[in-house]
Amino acid sequence: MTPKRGYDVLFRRYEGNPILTAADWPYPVHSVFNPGATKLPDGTTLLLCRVEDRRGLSHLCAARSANGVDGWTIDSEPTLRADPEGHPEELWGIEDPRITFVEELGRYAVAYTAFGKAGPGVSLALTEDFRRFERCGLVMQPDDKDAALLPRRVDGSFALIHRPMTDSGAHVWMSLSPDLRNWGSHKLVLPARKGGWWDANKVGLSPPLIETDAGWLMLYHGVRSTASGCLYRLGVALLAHDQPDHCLARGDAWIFGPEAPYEREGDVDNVTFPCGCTLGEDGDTIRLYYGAADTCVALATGSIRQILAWLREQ
Ligand code: BMA
Repeated sequence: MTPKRGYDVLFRRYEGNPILTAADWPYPVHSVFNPGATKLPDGTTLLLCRVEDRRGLSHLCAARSANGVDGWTIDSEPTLRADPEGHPEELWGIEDPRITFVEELGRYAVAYTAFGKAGPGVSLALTEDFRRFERCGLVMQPDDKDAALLPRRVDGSFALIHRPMTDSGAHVWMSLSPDLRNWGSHKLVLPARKGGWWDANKVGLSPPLIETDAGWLMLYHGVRSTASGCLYRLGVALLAHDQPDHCLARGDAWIFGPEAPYEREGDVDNVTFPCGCTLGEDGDTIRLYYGAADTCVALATGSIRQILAWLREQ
């Protein structure tokens, strides 16, 4: 870990960032950001990108690459479009997907923000191939977002991490379901801090939880409201393996935040917003895919071992 300004560097930016921009798209789009990520069985990296058009509405579009860095093949039309007729909760688009391969179903679950008249809520869709999708509909009513399913059941139930907004703030919760449709047993997992903290105003899950020997590693975004807008940075917590609503450790400092020009300036300045990551062959390297300034897609690389060691030193 090379210290920068006295702080450990836990995620390193890819020098060719940004890796995807609107200019790469095969059809006209305004911006491309906040992608979900997964590795397909043949090793291909798939990014399910949030794509915003010039109406201001978002859909999801898949980009595939053999090495996860360059040589992206992008679907020639939207991969998953909003369906305002069948699903009025998607009237103003669908955003910020998180992908989990659910072992029991043999399918990928995509949790995304459905934006409709009542506000943003959480919807789920299942897919085998990122070509055909089966919608489960809205699973968490507005306001709620930043959701991802765990890859297998917890205590016999499917588990969803998500971020409802209430009068008391924007905190990370976990809910359980027997069938992916009916949800209950809601538990608070990680509250936003208060006052001057970097994660005082909102927190939310970033990529889906990462399984490690020490527990579930949670990379989460923290929001600080300032006089010139919000700052979106990344922090880390560790959740108990058999009881993911129980937080074992939480880092005090943020570990990644807007520094590069493409993160500092864009449609929404000062935003680093990861929704997906993949793991390297070594089982340790995290490839973190993130939206930069709500404008483009960038990549940074970290190590599970180093992040856990850093958390232990806290
Ligand atoms: C959040 C989400 C993200 C977005 C971020 C910064 O609330 O809507 O999609 O990247 O704000 O604008």
